[in-house]
Amino acid sequence: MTRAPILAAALLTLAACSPGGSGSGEAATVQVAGAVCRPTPVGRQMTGCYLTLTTATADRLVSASSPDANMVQIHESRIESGMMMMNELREGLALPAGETVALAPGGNHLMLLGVNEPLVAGDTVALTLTFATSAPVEVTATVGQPAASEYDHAAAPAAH
Ligand SMILES: [Cu+2]
Repeated sequence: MTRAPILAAALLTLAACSPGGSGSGEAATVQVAGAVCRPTPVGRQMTGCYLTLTTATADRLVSASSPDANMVQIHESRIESGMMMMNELREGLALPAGETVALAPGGNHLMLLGVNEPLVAGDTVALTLTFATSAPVEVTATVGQPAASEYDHAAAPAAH
């Protein structure tokens, strides 16, 4: 009988792989990268911030806040009657498992409203992102022009 030892070895391998599910023992967190906020336009107290979110398990970005602004909203941009319109995503933004979701110029973004002091290139903005399931994530965004994106061919200056 040679079958039993082989079966035992297979079970051992399974057991070794199972703790932690995905192989990491850490609690699920959303990875945030490339956080950039545009400088505030002269005389205005609002601006957009962009970043990418990656999560191993499906989640939802439900809100954001910053000590540097009265309010942070999650916005989508879309073309209506030939004009770029922005809407608040009151339900937040779905984050599919295993995908990288980009908040990028011309698309979704975080809108800082009531910015306390004018933001100029080189400043930083503290952002706290709150998710439906994962722990909140604090990131420091750099103030500058966001990198060109697939949404933004026409409006991308060579400034970055
Ligand atoms: Cu907006």
